[in-house]
Amino acid sequence: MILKPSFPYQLYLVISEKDCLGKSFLEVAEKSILGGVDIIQLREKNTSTEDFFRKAFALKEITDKYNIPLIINDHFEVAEKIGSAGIHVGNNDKSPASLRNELFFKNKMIGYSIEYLSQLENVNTELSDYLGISPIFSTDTKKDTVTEWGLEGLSKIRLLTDKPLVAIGNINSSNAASIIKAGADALAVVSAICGAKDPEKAAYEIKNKILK
Ligand code: TZP
Ligand code: MG
Repeated sequence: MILKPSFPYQLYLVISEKDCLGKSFLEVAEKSILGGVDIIQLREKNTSTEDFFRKAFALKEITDKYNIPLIINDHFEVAEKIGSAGIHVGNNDKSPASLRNELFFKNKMIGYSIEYLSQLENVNTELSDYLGISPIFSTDTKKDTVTEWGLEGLSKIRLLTDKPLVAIGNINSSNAASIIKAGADALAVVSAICGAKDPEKAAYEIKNKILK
């Protein structure tokens, strides 16, 4: 796909069943869309491909209903099977460069997590549609992280690339506006929405702080 610098999404939900803390993840997804989420990524760790496929298939019915892109974390074979809008990969996954060589992913959205500044100079960054700034702040949701970028790190990356920047890590309604101000195009959120008692309200409160 290789989008132009502007990114038409602002609030990006990254969802897993576990992070929904006993609530139905499909219900959380639907409610979050009603609250203002513009794009959803399914990110399930430690599960079988079959289980991931089942979840992705069910979630796609919801994202299709609202015409919201569904992005698949890591599982490129599931992404292709369900016809997702795209895929999100990190440093240790199948690379954007190799995905772009596959027919299915040629015109799909590819997101790539940035954990090291040096990644900005590699071809994978060039071939991605957006970059995940991972993590902007350290978080209990993902402990195996490398660099906590912070607002300063984000601003530095903003000066080095025109790619859309999606910040992730401990983002909530209190820090949302400052992260956009520091240069993010969009905010990706797990626990502040999935873990909330009222995911629709939680999404609305974050969106309300960042609406352009
Ligand atoms: N990548 C970097 S931080 C993170 C991921 C998947 C988790 C973010 O979760 P939360 O709960 O929004 O801090
Ligand atoms: Mg990954």
